[in-house]
Formats: sequence, structure tokens, C-alpha cells
Amino acid sequence: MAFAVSDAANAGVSDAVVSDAEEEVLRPWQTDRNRAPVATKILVAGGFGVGKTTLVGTVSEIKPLETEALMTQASADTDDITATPGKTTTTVAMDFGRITLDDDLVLYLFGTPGQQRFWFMWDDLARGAVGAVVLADTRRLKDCWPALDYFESCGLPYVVAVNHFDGSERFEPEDVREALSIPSAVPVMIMDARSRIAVIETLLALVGHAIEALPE
Ligand SMILES: Nc1nc2c(ncn2[C@@H]2O[C@H](COP(=O)(O)OP(=O)(O)OP(=O)(O)O)[C@@H](O)[C@H]2O)c(=O)[nH]1
Ligand SMILES: [Mg+2]
Repeated sequence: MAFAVSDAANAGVSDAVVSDAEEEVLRPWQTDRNRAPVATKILVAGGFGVGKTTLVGTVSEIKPLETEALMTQASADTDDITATPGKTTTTVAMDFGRITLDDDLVLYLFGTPGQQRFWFMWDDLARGAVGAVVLADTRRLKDCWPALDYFESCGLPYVVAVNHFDGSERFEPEDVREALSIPSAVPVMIMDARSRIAVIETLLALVGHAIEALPE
């Protein structure tokens, strides 16, 4: 508190003591329920065409910023759309959306581009993020390995969300955990990127997991 600092300074107390004392005293903004919202950055990652843009669009309360480009014959060899034949566009930079959970928790969602040639952007996108949702499609599970590796190596908390596509076989979360060797502390869930409730549940699981992962 400001007065504690100046009182301490007047009394000739050393800086070290002041900062100890400061740690013990809760600041008004820490206890005020009407304080400004806490803004957090969350990444949505996963392989090509797994539903990242769809997820951000499903829950964003602002018109999501999308950087979709039409796919042409030129990318036919690199971008495999056999699992998503209706897909005509692909993200070339990122998706951006916002959702307010509770009164004072605002999540800014950043969807990463799925194709390998755009992965150079991940370091920038990951800076300052509290966690990531790694989307997976059980028909192409290995497509999410690079995202898993990336978040494991940089230590960013993540959850694995299987975006269940109609007509694909349904698996239990524990089967997916085993197939991808996901550590037991990491939440794995089966969801649908087009369902607002399912996406919110996924985001809440991530926020809870990220809080647990914080050092004491
Ligand atoms: N059936 C079904 N289709 C989905 C689902 N989620 C996305 N789609 C469709 O799958 C396609 C891919 O979705 P996108 O959201 O563009 O995927 P993306 O991960 O952003 O793709 P890139 O940015 O190109 O890597 C689109 O045609 C969506 O309509 C889902 O949960 N179920
Ligand atoms: Mg996309």
C-alpha cells in the first residue's frame, strides 16, 4: 500500500523490509470484486483442418478476426483435405476471438495456423499465453504431435480436446491419452468445436489446469 511504503521510508526502514511488508498486505485491487477484468491469452493449436478456426468462431463474442485464404490446386499436394472434404479455405496467419467467462475473466483466443509452413509464427503467438488447447482428430491423431511437442518443450500448460467429427469412430478420452502418451495430469476431453457449451467446458478445463500448474 502506498502509505505503508512512505511510512516505512520516513521511519528509515530498509527497502528489503518494505518489500517484505508489502507482500503481506493485500492491495485493494486484489480483493475488489469490481476490479478490471483479468485478461488471459490462450492458444488454439492442432493439425491442419482440425477445427481451430471453427472453435474460435463458435465462442467468440466479438466477430472473430479470421485470416482465411481460399485453397487452390497449388496446395493440393501439401494440404490434405480427405478428412474434411467441405473445407475450402485455410488459415494463413491466425484466428483471434474473445470470450468473457465469469465477470472478470476475459480470454483472448489465438488460433494458430495449421500448416507446417506457417509454424515459424508459433513462438510469437505463444508469448504471454497462459495455456493452449490442442485440438485432435482421431482419424489423424499424429497431426497434433508437433503441437504437443511444442507445448511440452516450452512448458506451457495445455489440454487435449478431441474434435469429434460426425461419422468418425468415437473413442474414450483414456484411449486418446494412451495413444498420444499424454501425461495423467493433462486433461483430455472429447468435444465438438461447433458446440458453444463444449468449447466453454474445454476452456474452463484449460484455465483450471493452468492455475494448478502455477508454481505455489
Ligand atoms: N463434422 C464436423 N465438422 C467440423 C467440425 N469442426 C470443424 N468442422 C469442419 O471442418 C473443416 C475444418 O475446420 P477449420 O475450423 O477451418 O479448421 P482449422 O483447424 O482452422 O484449419 P486450418 O486453419 O486450415 O489448419 C471445416 O469445413 C469445418 O466446417 C466438427 O466438430 N464436426
Ligand atoms: Mg484455421
